[in-house]
Amino acid sequence: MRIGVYPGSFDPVTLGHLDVIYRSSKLVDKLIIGVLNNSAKSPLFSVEERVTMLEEATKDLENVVVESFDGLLVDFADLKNANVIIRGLRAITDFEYELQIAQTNHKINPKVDTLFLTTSVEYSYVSSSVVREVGLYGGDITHFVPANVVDRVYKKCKEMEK
Ligand code: COD
Repeated sequence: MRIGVYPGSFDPVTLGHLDVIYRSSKLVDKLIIGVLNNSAKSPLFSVEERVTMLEEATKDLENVVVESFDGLLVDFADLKNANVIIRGLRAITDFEYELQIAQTNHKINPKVDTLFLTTSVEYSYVSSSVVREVGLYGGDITHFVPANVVDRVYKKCKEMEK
């Protein structure tokens, strides 16, 4: 059985993430979306909120599950018996960062390899940070995130202003 892990911050999940999820779910028998619970960073959404938004957005994909993880990604992949880590590539800047992480992960755990999917052209500019920035100023984010996420971003950004 081929098990893939697609890890990320997903703060929040975007249409770019979803595109990678849809495409990679066809390449493996089971896809586990791993949401990093990083207490050192201060994300806009709690890990529980990020998991819920992803579960809602992927509810039609039968072989996809969403889980949070702490610590090293390779340890999470090992725990889940994953053969492959899935990552998305948007631009050359992504590549430099991703290459270093993939090689580090492979050195720590040679059983797990990293598979890169290049972004679909229509989502190449989409990122969670852009969503947070546009949302903070009340701009239109409907082209960047799934429908279940839109109002949550506005609500959270309003709460931040208080
Ligand atoms: N199109 C295609 N792919 C996209 C798009 C888009 N529009 N937007 C984002 N992606 C891809 C990203 O390139 C990435 O592959 C993935 O989606 C998730 O993106 P983010 O931004 O939500 O998540 P990241 O990159 O912040 O996640 C980083 C990890 C959580 C994977 C990393 O920090 C990690 O593994 N942490 C655990 C500690 C560890 O093991 N570190 C590695 C050793 S150095």
